[in-house]
Amino acid sequence: GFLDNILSSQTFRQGDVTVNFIKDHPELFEIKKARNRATKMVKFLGDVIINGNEDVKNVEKPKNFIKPVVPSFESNGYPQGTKDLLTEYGPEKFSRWLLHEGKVHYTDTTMRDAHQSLLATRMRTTDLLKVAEGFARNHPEVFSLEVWGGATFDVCLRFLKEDPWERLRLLRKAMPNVLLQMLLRGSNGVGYTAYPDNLIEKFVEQAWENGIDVFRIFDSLNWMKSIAPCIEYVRNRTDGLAEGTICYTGDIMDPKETKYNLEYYIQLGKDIENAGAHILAIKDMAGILKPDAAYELVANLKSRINIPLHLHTHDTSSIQAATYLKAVEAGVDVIDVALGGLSGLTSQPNFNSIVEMLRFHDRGRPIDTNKLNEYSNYWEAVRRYYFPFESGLKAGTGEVYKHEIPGGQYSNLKPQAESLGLADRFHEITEMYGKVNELFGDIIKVTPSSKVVGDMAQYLVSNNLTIEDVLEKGEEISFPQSVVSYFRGDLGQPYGGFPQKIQKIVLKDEKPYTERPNAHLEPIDFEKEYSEFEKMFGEGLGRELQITDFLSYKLYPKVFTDFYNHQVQYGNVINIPTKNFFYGMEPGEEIIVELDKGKTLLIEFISESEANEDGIAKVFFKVNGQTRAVEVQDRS
Ligand code: 3PY
Ligand code: ZN
Repeated sequence: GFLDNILSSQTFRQGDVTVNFIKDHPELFEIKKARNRATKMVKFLGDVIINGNEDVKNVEKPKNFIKPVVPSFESNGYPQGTKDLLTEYGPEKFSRWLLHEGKVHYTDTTMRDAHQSLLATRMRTTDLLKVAEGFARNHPEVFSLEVWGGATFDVCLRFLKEDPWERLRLLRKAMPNVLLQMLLRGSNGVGYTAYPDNLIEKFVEQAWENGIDVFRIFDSLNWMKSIAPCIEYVRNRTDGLAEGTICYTGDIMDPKETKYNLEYYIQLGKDIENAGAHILAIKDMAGILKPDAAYELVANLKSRINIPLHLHTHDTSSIQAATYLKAVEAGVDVIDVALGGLSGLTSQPNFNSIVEMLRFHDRGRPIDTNKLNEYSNYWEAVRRYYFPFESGLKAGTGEVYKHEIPGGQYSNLKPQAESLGLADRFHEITEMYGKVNELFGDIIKVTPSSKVVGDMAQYLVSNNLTIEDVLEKGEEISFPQSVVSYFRGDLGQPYGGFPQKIQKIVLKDEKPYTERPNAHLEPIDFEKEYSEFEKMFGEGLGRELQITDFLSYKLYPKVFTDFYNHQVQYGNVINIPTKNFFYGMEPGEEIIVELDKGKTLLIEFISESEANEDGIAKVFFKVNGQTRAVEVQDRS
């Protein structure tokens, strides 16, 4: 400890101690700081041992974990990958290279959408990082890894108590050779509502600075006025790739489909190309793009648009491999897949199997599936730690064509329904979701517009209301906040406009608007607000504040503040093993946790005392051999 270090110091023992001793030996303060951090860490562990982690509160302590095996890799230099090519070519030439490359490319979504869609976005950085370096060395042939954005940003802060920017920096460092990709919700950034334009612009710039190369930009209503500015930010503020995105809904093969038909998608694709995108994405967030529709859509876009085409789907129906095969035959350039152990159902189709499907296909890209299978096994084992977040969906479902719920929302809707006491009425909710969509005029449903539909469906089911009730006595109903906000225009304008009757019912006397929602928001005064931010949050993070902290705060003020307070109390919990983060420790269990760069702690949990009359329990640990007791308020 601190005192031992002073006592054993050469200078001290030689009797040469002056008042300047400590000043001349700043390393002693470092030791003190490290000791502080160690105390906070055991405090966190003590709290989870006594009270449980709030996020998995009422689950039984699991026993059937198996140790995930990290696949081996050669550690001499990184093989050349797509990131090297982007650096060499720049975005325009890179885009042309991709367009003429011939063989199909893969984006691996394991580290973002796969766990967002299967495990309520809870995958922790430590589990990602264990395989990041090896994967980038073993599989430099991937087009990109989707690792950031979407819901991961706020879930990091809100539930995992991690800094999402730290995650990004760590992943970038571990994977310097391949493209890293994020999902950006246009004017809504990584949030659920519009933000000031200059905040989104700064966010894009910082995402690039901290490691993002490919920006998949969509708008939850396919509104160009939200997509185009973000394409501009990527072009002006970064040397990365702007991937403008069409969100797919409905069925273009349905002769009765008059709204979201082939012409609609082609026009949108052209608009995105004209806005300056380097890549065009089709985002089939619900997984309803059927094989024949995929062929039509891809073939038509390929013949009319001169930028590469990237296809994303979810395998909720269980038939999306067929969609990929047809899309590959129609000329799609990149497809999104997830490693076996985290693939299928509401996640992406299985990477390992899709590679095999195309092994002897003209457009197949040869990839060593032995290694790929080892990674799949790793994720299969890691996944067990996250069992409380499983959606419970056990088989593919044809219902998805009726309700059109995005994969990423599906895995959240179940626990939400349970928390409202509606677990046994889940299918009523999914059915209502489809009806609400019709009531709202058949809209694009993806975050955040999907949340509006989901909130309304849950609201109606939990209050035993029908669509007819809404239409007949809507004046008496006070609708969920997100629904009111949507009809006001806060998420932008839907294609074809708002149906006026329901808009009037929801808004009552409030007036809607049709301009960009961002036009109603004050731009951020960065200089002024940053210095206020510094005053508010000072040094509590145990490191200097950064512009990225400020961005987190501006996007999620309350969530960031809670995260900050957690850090003040418990320090950085990013390196605590997942098993212990969620379920605490068993008496006698020993773990090694990296405190930071090269400093590790060996922590053993010895025992806990009963809570005293003030409700305080003592938890005893051995930390690097020394006994340490922490006091924990028993809230259990
Ligand atoms: C997100 O916005 O988080 C999504 O994944 C939408 O599909
Ligand atoms: Zn998705």
